[in-house]
Amino acid sequence: MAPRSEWIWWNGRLVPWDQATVHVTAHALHYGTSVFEGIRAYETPQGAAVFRLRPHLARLFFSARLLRFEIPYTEDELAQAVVETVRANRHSSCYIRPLVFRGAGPLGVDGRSCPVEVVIITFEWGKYLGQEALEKGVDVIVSSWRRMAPDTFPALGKIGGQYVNSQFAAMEAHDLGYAEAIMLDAYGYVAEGSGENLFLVKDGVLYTPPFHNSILLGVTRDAVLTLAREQGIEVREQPIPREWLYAADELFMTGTAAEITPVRSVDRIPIGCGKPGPITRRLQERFFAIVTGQAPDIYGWLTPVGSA
Ligand code: PPE
Repeated sequence: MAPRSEWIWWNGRLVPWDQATVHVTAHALHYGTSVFEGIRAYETPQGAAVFRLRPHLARLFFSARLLRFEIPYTEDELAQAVVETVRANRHSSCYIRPLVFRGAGPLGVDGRSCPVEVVIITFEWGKYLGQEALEKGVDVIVSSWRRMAPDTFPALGKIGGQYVNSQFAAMEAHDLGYAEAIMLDAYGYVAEGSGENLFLVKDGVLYTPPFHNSILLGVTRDAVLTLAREQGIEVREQPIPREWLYAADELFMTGTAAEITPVRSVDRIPIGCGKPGPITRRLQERFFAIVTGQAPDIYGWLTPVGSA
């Protein structure tokens, strides 16, 4: 379903959803010149609360820096703008999509003379891979498409154009009847999903690829690492060869949209007993307890939105 809400924040003011349009000469449309974030606000007993707003905005500014965008706002101002937009749209929970892009101006690859536009879009977005996916897990394949080599695109930046690579992997997986794809990096090591980070559990140890395997440094990934350490689970951030996926007792994907989604098979090979395992469940439960305000926010992850 197409997203929808009432207001979109655009360069400092709220404009009605239908009026938030761009010209076809916008640089971003031609060359993928945009950076973005995906953030969730959860419903808590105290109203909507934004999950890890600051780390998301920090990553947005880092992505912008890579593309040499000057964002004419401070992080504080954008944090305020996110809260204001969620409040104006009266969401009890939502997905938040800040987007910074080069707008209309001269065409040509180096877009630095085109204006930088900043928008914040919010809308209701349910479970990315479905509620059933969170409970039962999903079936995935290893994609025939690789993530970018480190000297081609900056994987650590959340840059619009780079998602064409993710689209190839996602379309291939969907056409073959799978929920998601796992992508390898240019050297053949496990990287991540088309829009999620990846974790696996083997003999009680939690593994995830480190930042030099062409991954996006997920905010959810970081939260899961924190919760795993809290639970006394041994964590290893190390390169993962493909076959370790098939050895895994548990496998799951993390992302703002996907949250913590168990994987029940890879390339048709069942993971563990084909059901979400105990460590995945424990981390999922703890994660959802904190984000929905059922457990104390001991890490300061939530920004309350307050009422209009
Ligand atoms: N890797 C990629 C490639 C990625 O796009 C995401 C987020 C992650 C990892 C996880 O990052 P984080 O959200 O900070 O935990 N993908 C976003 C876009 C999904 C979409 O389909 O659009 C998201 O989850 O919001």
